[in-house]
Amino acid sequence: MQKDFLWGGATAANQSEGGFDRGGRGPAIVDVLPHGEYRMPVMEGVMDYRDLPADTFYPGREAVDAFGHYKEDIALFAELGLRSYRFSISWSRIFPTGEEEEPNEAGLHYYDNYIDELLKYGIEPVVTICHFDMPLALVEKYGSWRSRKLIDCYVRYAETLFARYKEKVRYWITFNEINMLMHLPFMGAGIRFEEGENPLQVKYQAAHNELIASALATKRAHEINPGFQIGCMLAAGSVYPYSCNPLDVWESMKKDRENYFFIDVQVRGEYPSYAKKFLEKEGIHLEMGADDAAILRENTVDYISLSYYNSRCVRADGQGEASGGNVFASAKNPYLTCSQWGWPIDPMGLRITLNALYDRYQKPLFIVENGLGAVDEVEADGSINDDYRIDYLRSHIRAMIEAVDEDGVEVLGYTPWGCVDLISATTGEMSKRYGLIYVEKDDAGHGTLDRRRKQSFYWYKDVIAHNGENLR
Ligand code: BGP
Repeated sequence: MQKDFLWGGATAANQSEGGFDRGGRGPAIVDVLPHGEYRMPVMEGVMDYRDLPADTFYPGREAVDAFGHYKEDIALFAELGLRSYRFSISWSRIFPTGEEEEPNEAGLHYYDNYIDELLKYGIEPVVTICHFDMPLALVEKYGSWRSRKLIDCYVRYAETLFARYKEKVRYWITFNEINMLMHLPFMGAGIRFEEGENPLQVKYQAAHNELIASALATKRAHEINPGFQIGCMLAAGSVYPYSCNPLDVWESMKKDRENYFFIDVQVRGEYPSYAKKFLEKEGIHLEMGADDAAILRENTVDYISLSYYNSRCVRADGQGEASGGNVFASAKNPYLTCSQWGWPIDPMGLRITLNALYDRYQKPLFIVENGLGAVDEVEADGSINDDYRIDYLRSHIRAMIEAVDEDGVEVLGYTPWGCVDLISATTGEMSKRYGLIYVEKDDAGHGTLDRRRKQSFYWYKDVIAHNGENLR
């Protein structure tokens, strides 16, 4: 890989930070996502969190307490040799209700220290401005991103960060997995549906408002520091046709476009023609500002970041076995094995996805999430032998190297997900672990929160030390 390749790790405030009632932070979406059977309906926006039973457990409120452990975590990152670290800022720690005149100084102070700690070890911060998290007050008052009011609130929040970290942070991501709003609207964008609403109308309006907010933030970022690199972020994973039946091929193209739609706008600066036709056909009318087209056109992103966990597969007849995977429904691909949570394992799919994205956009790519969620056992001597995770990471890193070396794809960096164990987004479990660093805590919220190096920690350290050359 190139000498300055950003080997790193990734987490996000919503799943690791905790400290929900400390430092003046306001209530956030993540505080009301329950553990257990109601998690999915709440995240899908079809159940109101205010109807949850009184004894509900909310795992994100403490999470793995990165709030109290960040110095220890960052020292471990330095020992790993990380060159970059992707994390997110909690919006309600900066603007507790989203609408204060002035930001919460205590919240900014926390991130000042956090970023300084990274820089002390020469670790490049990669900051996600909004990762499945926002002030709950904006959800209650405005119905979240369905309202254009959110655009102003977001841009003011983003500007505050750009001005504060002008000299310290170069890589920014405006929204984590912007396409997740279509699949888990409450978790992704605070959207809860009312009786009789057309969900598609609401989701596409929210998407439009987020796209405008992202473009305006990109504009302000470039004004504040022309050297800033602003990225969009896609929950990626190419959709394969189940067979060479043209109907399957066509279906896979349509499914890919549902996700590409966002990136098409953020990279090319306009709604693609297939999206315009789709909206028309579905009878969706978007409320747009007079300047919206120009805002999108003039403020495209500098790079594309992506998460990749698995590929997907589709058959036009909708028959056959279904498969798990990162949120999206998929047909079972008979050529692939699956993780303990039923997500297909497909390293070649990463190479295919990187090539597809690079062919389509010719923009630098940044893999900001990848990894295997698995149960880990702590041995009697305290060691954690997670060979299965090493196998997963090795095969995916190899596929990435092939995409770069053999196919000419431009990749800025690789930050595996949950480098310190954290709460799973979809299930709220602790036992679905991704980390190189183990955190002692169970699904019910009990544990010492002690950190411990896994076998994969030593393995990844060696990969970074050799700049990936030892995997050839
Ligand atoms: C992505 C999210 C992450 C993360 C990851 C793994 O969609 O950006 O926040 O959680 O998926 O998913 P899960 O935690 O459900 O295993």
